[in-house]
Amino acid sequence: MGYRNSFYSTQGVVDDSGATSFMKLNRSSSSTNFYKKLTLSDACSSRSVVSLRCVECGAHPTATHNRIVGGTAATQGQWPWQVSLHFQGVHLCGGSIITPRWILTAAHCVATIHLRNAQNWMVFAGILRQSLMIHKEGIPVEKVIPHPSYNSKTKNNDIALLKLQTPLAFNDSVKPVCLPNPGLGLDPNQQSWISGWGATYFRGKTSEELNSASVPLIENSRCNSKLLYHNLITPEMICAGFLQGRVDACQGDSGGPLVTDKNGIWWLIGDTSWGYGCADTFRPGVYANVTVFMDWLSRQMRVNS
Ligand code: 4AZ
Repeated sequence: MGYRNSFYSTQGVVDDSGATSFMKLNRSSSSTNFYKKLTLSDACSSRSVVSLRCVECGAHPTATHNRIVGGTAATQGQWPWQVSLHFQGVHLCGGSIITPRWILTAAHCVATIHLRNAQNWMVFAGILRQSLMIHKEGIPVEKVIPHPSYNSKTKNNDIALLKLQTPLAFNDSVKPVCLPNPGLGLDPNQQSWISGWGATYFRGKTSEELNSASVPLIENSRCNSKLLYHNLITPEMICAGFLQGRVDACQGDSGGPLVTDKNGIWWLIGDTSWGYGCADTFRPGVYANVTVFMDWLSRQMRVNS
């Protein structure tokens, strides 16, 4: 149960699995190995379980040599979890693969009645160029689940899940990113990466190529300062970028990943949400803070699987 390469579910979920066999944790065991403290039991009187679902995620791309605003073109397999979400045949948002059946994106990409309709969406994975997508078959979407507390005015809780009709086949160009475990331990200015087919300048058009750029995280207290976003940043958001601007996510990057490499594994710490303009001074990008949504995410995937 060492979940280094897997994603965490929550403690104390009510067990509705119908399981008849459990592992119980013997706290008084003197053994240091966690698995040796587990004893087999045919009952769980508390009905409160720890649920883990394992997925190999966040692997470092095997073949890298190496817009967004101020970024560079990505190479095949560099960001294998990045997907393009087409609404009625047009790229509208980015997303991240988290399991073969689930894509994480922004609520504002899917939050109107029109946008919530799963039939209007197609997901493209493992393709770098927009012009190549129209010749390929996208993966149809079965279910669209925006966060129920998403606020379109403040952009708070800007996170959503798409369930695919058919599971993705993973390969060198199509792989999931890891969801963050609590206590991931990020530095205040942790180097992170953003990617997407968004505009390469403010009010520009969607980019033909997938672009990416490195941006440092910015602490919420700093991002909420008067000079920056003056208390518009909630605990459900995180900021990343440069105070001098120049590098940033932009329109069309929304829903796409903000990832960081920690201990040799890539973790999804944000999904692109909003910002004033693109790459302006004192206007960093704002991302939904994926870590705080872990319980909601695991629950949605569990009850809708
Ligand atoms: C957008 O409109 C958008 N500079 C996304 C990100 C940013 C601004 C706008 C951040 O989807």
